[in-house]
Amino acid sequence: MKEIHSDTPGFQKIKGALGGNRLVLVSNRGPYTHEKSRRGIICERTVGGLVSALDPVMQSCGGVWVAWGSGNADFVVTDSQNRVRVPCEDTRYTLKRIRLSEREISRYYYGFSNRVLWPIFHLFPEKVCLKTEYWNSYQKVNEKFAKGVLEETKPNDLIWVQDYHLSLVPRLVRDENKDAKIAFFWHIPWPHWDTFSNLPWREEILNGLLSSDIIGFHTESYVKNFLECVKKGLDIPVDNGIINLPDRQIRVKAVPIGVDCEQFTQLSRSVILRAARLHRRLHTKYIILGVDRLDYTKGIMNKLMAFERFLEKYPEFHEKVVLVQTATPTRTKVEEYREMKKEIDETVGRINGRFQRIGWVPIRYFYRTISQDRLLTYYKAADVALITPLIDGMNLVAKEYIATKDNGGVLILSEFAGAAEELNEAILVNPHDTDAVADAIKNALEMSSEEKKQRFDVLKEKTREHDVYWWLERFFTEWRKTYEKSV
Ligand code: ADQ
Repeated sequence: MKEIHSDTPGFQKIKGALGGNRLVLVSNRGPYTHEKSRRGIICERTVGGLVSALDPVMQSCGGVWVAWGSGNADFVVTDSQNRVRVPCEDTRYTLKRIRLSEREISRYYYGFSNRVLWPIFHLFPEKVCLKTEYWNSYQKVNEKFAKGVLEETKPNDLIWVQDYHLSLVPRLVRDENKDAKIAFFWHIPWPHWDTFSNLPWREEILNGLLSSDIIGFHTESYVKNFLECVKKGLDIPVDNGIINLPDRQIRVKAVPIGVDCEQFTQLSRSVILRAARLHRRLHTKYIILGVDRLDYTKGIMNKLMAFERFLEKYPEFHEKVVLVQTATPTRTKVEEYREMKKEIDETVGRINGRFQRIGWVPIRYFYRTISQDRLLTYYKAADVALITPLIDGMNLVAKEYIATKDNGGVLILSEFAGAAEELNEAILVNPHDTDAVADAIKNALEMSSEEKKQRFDVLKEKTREHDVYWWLERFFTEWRKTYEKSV
């Protein structure tokens, strides 16, 4: 894991933007879990874009992170206030854990968060399962989180709530502390009013969020959709990205998240040899890479069908190309996710059975979370990254791929990923158009070195410029403006 140097210019800028205030970060999943093992209790950092982005900031700036304690030894290591200092080997900030019952996990997390909000906000109405008991539990768990936040907050602390699991927290905190400084970042898409309005609890969700001082989204179109929902759903005036309430204003801003580009570039140097060996090990000239959580929004099935079409249409690439697809297990207790896994397993088996030859397997599929080293090796080795979500708030994998490569590499990116608004030098595709994606793969493999370099250089520059430090600094600066104006 990266060593944190809190005096680097990136962190100094962030500290400046925080203005010396302490951060109270609130998210559903925590940055570390404690699990029982035969060797005793082990502390592990959790995988995911949010944790990679925010753990270094907390390590550098200190503060409190409030999150669900989901590890089986999480409450063995905490004090009477459910707090533990982290990271375990070199403690730098406090993690406050919220204890949830099995029923709450089932109804608030698997139920309301993942079977109501996630499908509605990702435009999958057929997957929505509306149940009042899910909503009731969502409210209760948001209350638990708000209580945890209030216990930890001191005057002048900045409370930063993350994502759709906790949309009611700003209001619940504000009700108890009207002077609280609260920000919210929404990591998934925000749909049009026509979709959002189907949600029976739409007013409660909007009102929950509107107790924040600033609300951030990844793209301008999500901002536009959100503001329209506020206007239509609550009949509140909106002016140039500002929501005007009788007693205060709320700023709504597009601030796209980035990755630690410099760190990816540096770390990737240690995997150069391994990346070269991977081509030999897979007996292939070209590697195409997919890295996704196993979620229906990520379009893994569509990707497999497009790769199959590519193999059908362009037999000259047989024995020259391998698709390496990793899928992180996620939400495995939800029936739909289990069915999707089965369908993907069968499709990979069918395509491989149809095309493979001695010494060449066209799809290498790994259903597991992989180590950072392995991930870097794949990024480094891949000639093409094939990232084709059906819809995605941002998609950090696209940025991580570009950040890791330093010698070109082609990005095929779904036009429905938030990242496509920025990274438009990628080959943009409609993931539902199987033939177009198949052709994009061919074009990527045959692209001239000049065109590759031209596109790559711009993508790299954008990824470097709008990195995770830029995201944080920009967001904190906008947040502070809120208070400067109201003084
Ligand atoms: P996610 O839906 O989780 O995040 P994404 O942005 O792609 O999606 O981030 C996934 C993270 O997990 C990446 O950092 C990636 O490296 C890692 N990862 C994926 N597969 C892995 C594997 N097999 N092994 C190890 N690591 C793996 C949500 C939204 C996104 C938004 C982010 C951040 O859905 O749209 O970009 O939040 O705001």
